[in-house]
Amino acid sequence: MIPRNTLSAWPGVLEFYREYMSWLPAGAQIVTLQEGKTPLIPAPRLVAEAGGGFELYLKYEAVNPTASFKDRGMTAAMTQALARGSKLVICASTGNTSASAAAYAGRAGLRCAVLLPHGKIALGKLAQARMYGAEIIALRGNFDDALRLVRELGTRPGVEVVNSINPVRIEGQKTGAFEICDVLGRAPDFHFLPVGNAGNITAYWRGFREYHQHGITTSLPRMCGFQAAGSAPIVEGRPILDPQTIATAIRIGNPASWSGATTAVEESQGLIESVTDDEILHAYGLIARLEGLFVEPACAAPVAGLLRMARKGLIPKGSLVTLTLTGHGLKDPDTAMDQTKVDAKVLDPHVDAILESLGF
Ligand code: AN7
Repeated sequence: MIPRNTLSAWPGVLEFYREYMSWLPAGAQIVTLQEGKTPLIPAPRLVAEAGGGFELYLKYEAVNPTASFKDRGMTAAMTQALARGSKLVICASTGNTSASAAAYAGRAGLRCAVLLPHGKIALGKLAQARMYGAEIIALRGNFDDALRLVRELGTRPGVEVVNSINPVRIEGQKTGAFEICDVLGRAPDFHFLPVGNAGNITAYWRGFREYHQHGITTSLPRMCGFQAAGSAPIVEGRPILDPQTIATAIRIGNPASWSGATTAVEESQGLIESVTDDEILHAYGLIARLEGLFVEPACAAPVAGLLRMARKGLIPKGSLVTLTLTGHGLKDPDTAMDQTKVDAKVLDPHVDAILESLGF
């Protein structure tokens, strides 16, 4: 039996991995919602779907406090903003960063403004930003326009940018890689994740490398990042002016951490490829039906990529593969409803009617 006292209090990722947070001022008041310690869930049915022969674990970041991986970086950014005495925190966002910033700013008692591409934010994320009390600015433009403006606004005194161009965001997010290694007792052979602004692939690679440098792990994974075909600047080697994809989270044409992503891929002998919206939507359904995990469309990009690579024989037999599912499916109920247009059966309340309808 597992002793019940393993249900001890979790302090959040900064406190738990404090020795890897050299930037964190001693005595700083940490702004946390106890993010992190997310489940690493085996996915045998997805492996079977991919043809078998390897092990797959899904890092389910949807169960973070605001239901995405952004909380790992936001605890760091908001802790720093508070320590510096910032007056206003701002971010550009495709949705999840704004939800996370709004929540952590509220907790820190800081004013928060979010710049969002008008009409392109999934419903749940917008509901979060509103509920947590952010000041919302909807721009006639895309994420890349918003980030350009945020860079400019960030030069004003008292303004703290909490996008991943803020280096401590990456420091917080690297804890995802630490947790994977801590749970598995080793580094995976491959790590898969979606790529938008490319902060997370940069962060995971840093995390895997730091554990390796400290001798906690003895190997490094190959980093495999996936962009959506209509928003694949890194794959195409040029910024995309009008990025398009159903996966609005990664609808980004000029990623801030472009060089971090290419370094991760080069150093790890990994890859960044693109998958079509059709492949994304197919994988989106599979993750939910085969593994019981409801994620937002962006998370399906690396799953689609893994299925394709496995079927091409590019995942060697016996490999240990991990994949980050970055955000919750409930954030984007519109896409879920559009993808499952099955009318409910409306019946009279009788057992016979139900059995007949089920053909059981
Ligand atoms: C679910 O919220 O850029 O490559 O502004 O929400 O580190 O940018 C979100 C990105 C993947 C891509 N999965 O991560 C934002 C934002 C989900 C996301 C990404 C995002 P990065």
